[in-house]
Amino acid sequence: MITRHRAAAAAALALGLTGTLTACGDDGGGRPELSVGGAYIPRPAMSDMAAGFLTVTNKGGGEDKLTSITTPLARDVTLHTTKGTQMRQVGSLDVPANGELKLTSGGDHLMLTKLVHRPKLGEKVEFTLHFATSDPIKIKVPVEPMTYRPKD
Ligand SMILES: [Cu+2]
Repeated sequence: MITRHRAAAAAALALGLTGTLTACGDDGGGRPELSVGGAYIPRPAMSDMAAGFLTVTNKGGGEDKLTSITTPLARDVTLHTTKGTQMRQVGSLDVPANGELKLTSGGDHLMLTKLVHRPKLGEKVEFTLHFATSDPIKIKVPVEPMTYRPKD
């Protein structure tokens, strides 16, 4: 029984190690260099839920992952991907090396729930973005009209 137990533990350890290596982006030894832009919150119709959009740009040669967002506006923020009309909650979103993670209306997005209040137009909401590798980034996110669409 001991051998069996050890084998299982070793397997679990191997899985854990694989995950760690992937998260570190072992592809050339580059480090992520992140900046955040184009963030906005469309003013929600009600005070129970809001969406958030932004772009994380990575000028570095190492990948990263957006793992969570915290904000005083909402007690809960989740990351969602969209496939067709289906929305799915995910644990993290990839920020590719020398690339970007774009959260857009109709695409991947943030869902803010348990809002503290219904955000007003022109209000700036503080977001702190947390990443697998990079230090957290704090930004101020403007509240825009519900129909707002950013220019490309
Ligand atoms: Cu969603």
